[in-house]
Amino acid sequence: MSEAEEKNEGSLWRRLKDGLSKSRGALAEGVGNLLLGEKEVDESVLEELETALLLTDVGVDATQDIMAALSQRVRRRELNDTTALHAALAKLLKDMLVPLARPFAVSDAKPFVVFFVGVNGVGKTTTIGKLARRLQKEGKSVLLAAGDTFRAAAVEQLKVWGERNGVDVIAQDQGADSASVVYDAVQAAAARGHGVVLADTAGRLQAKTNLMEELKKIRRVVSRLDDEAPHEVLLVLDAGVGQNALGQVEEFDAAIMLSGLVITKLDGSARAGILFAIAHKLKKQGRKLPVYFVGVGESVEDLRPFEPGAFVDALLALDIEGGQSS
Ligand SMILES: Nc1nc2c(ncn2[C@@H]2O[C@H](COP(=O)(O)OP(=O)(O)O)[C@@H](O)[C@H]2O)c(=O)[nH]1
Ligand SMILES: [Mg+2]
Repeated sequence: MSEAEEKNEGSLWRRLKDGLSKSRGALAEGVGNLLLGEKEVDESVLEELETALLLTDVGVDATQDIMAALSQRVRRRELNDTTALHAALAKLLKDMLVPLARPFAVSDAKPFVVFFVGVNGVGKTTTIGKLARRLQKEGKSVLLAAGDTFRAAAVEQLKVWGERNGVDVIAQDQGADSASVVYDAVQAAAARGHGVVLADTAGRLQAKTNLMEELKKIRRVVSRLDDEAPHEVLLVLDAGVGQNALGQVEEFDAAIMLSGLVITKLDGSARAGILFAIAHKLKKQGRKLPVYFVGVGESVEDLRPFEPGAFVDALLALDIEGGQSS
């Protein structure tokens, strides 16, 4: 790694760690003793850890499993002090998230079509803007589709991201049929030689049935152009909604069959634990659904590929460790 790359890596790590500071705070506060010094592991340490996990929204089911695994090892005297417990916790948390990790890969479909779905305000449009930049950096030619035709502001917002990135945006007026906007975009991309279409969609919850029907229609219409399209259907989730995220995964998956998740606003929330709740539930259901990216801020660099190891390390990082993290 060159010095510049190393510096960049360092600052990316910093961003992730800073982004997770609220959740880290919630965890560290609850397990101050656990994180800070050698101490014998007793019931009270385990109780503090359990509370901390619940406070960061790991959820009751996943927390129970984690605590059962750790308690068993404590009883077998495998984890005698809090340093060992901390290491065991980190390993366990990483192992839980590994099945969720898969790099986001764009095939050479012409074009590769990605839908972004999710309720209003979760960060769909922002994520599209960030991902457009990332893909451009990888040499991809990107076209945006303003499929959220429900609000005029939504179309404008996507156009702003388009201008910022120097990327074309296919849009129609507010109230237009979003399936036709996305269809036009896919057709335009094929004609103009764009490799990737990122399609925004509406997220109004007031008319849930209509929303789900509209999403199905977009899928149906686009598959007429390429029966493998959309190649990805990404549900964007706001970490701040906590356990409600589980219901959103279920509803959208039932309606249009998701292919991946993006978890945003991990910076503004103390609820990064929701990732473990999601991992736990998907595993129980035998449903494989990767988390491709996490959002840790509003700027264009704040979309990070999801890496369980780095994520858990950042979540459990100790400020006193300095070195690696600063
Ligand atoms: N702090 C933070 N804010 C975010 C993140 N992602 C999106 N936002 C903000 O969330 C708000 C709603 O985002 P938007 O993309 O319009 O959501 P949409 O309705 O799903 O398209 C905007 O103010 C974004 O800047 C994130 O990862 N962190
Ligand atoms: Mg939007």
